[in-house]
Amino acid sequence: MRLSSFVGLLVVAAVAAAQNQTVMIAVGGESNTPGGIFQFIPNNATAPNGTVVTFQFSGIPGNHSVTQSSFDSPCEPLAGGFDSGWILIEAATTPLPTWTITIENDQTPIWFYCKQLNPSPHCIAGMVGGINIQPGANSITAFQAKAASAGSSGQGQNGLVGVGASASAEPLVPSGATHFLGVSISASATAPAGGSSAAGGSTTAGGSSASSSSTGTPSNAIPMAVNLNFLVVLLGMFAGAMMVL
Ligand SMILES: [Cu+2]
Repeated sequence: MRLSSFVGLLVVAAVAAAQNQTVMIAVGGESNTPGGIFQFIPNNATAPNGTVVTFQFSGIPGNHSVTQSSFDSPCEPLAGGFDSGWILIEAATTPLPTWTITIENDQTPIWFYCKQLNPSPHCIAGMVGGINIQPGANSITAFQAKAASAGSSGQGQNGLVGVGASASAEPLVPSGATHFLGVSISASATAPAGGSSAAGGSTTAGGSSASSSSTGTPSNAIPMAVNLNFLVVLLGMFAGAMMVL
């Protein structure tokens, strides 16, 4: 084989490998995890176009989200951004819940945060991350510093389609965990650590209503209360729109 052909094959193989690359990011640590509970691990990754990024919800107990934001507003949902919704894990479960997005634009950084507010906003506590951060430009350290000084943390809506990356499906949530969509939250979302308020309204078929763990005081495991009335109104509006169309 001529050298040029061989090099050509290598290039093709490298491109194919890049397109099939996968990246795993853990969502949430545990109390004994270096860096604590409120983090994505790693908090920055390089992922060329076509890369499947798998977020594995690993903080147990925990209640976290992966919500797209922007560098300028780290703790606010980005318009048109992706959002996993909350995933509550109260006890060890196998497999762990996962959510995958596919990178569509690797030329612009993709910033994201966890929108959980309990016991305090995880975003402000440092639970933020970035994909395809550009060398010499805005860094993950600067992003985290911006998040730390954010006065509040927004909730956003679930969205599979994001800016620069999208999911094709809702998170895979085993029976031991609960998925809450970002319809509405109650004031209990800001309940202090160890509070015992529980949320109803599981959005996963067969899911049980969630309550805080009976053992210990999970510092971040209090779920959001889903406002079912609001959901019904939304569904009604959707049905009305479909009839008009
Ligand atoms: Cu979180």
